[in-house]
Amino acid sequence: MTSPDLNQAADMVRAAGRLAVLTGAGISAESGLATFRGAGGLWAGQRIEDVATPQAFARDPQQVWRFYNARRAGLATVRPNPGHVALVALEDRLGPSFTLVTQNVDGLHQAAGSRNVLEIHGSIRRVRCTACHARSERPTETLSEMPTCTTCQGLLRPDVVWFGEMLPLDIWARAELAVQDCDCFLVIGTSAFVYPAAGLIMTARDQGARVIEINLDETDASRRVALSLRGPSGVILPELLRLL
Ligand code: BV8
Ligand code: ZN
Repeated sequence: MTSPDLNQAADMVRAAGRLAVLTGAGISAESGLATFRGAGGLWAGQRIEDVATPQAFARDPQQVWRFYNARRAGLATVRPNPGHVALVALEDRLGPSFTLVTQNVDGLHQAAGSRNVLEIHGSIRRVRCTACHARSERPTETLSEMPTCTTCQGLLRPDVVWFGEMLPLDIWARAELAVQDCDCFLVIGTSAFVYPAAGLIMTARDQGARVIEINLDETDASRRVALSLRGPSGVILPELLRLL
């Protein structure tokens, strides 16, 4: 089933010399992972903004680790969906002129085979020591509620960017550059609510890129994009790829 919008989107992507993509929790929804605001922004009965902050971790690290251990446990059983796989095919086709920026911390893009993924909000598959700052990949093991560093016994934290924290500057700089340079910007499965990630949409539009939104619903960004494709990214992305 192809709509005139899908054909128009395919024309924009085909004509793009450089393509950038921003994904949010929506692209992982068809893999079975809950989104942040789909459930009214509640995670196990608490607002993400209340548990995903350094203050919450200082106040009650055990509660924050319970929240993250539950999400890590969810990762053990989920697989990438056709939306993630379609982005791998786009990267294969476009090579260095393709940049994938993700707000997601679930690692599903890499699990699908994406090679160059800019994780601007970090990853819940990685932990970081609050004392010696050593990072380690701990993808699917079950951590205790107060996991400690094997080197210095410091308290570990999830290696994600919490609200009120700076994004990893090198990764953010590469994301901004790619969006400033792109001819076409695909914005997939994000409510465009969290900054500075959502600001990339205006950056792309202001430099003259064609911005295409793929989302189930209308979002804060919808009125600012060139084209909105309404529907699940796991269906739309493979269809878009077939038209290229
Ligand atoms: C920063 C990691 C500079 C953790 C996340 C006051 C003080 C300080 C800062 C602020 C402030 N007020 C505002 C801010 C900025 C703040 C912010 O934006 N707050 C929000 C609440 C307004 N941002 C920050 O703090 C950032 N840092 O600004 O640093 C600074 C530093 C110090 C002091 C001042 C400034 C850091 C933000 C990063 C937060 N970390 N994640 C974790 O995941 O545990 S954000 C979190 O939300 C996730 O990364 C998530 O990806 C992200 C955004 O959500 P979405 O991905 O968009 O998901 P959502 O559920 O919202 O939407 C899903 C969409 O998919 C929906 O539209 C739905 O319709 C659609 N969908 C569903 N199914 C499908 C689908 N679409 C297609 N197909 C489907 N099948
Ligand atoms: Zn340590």
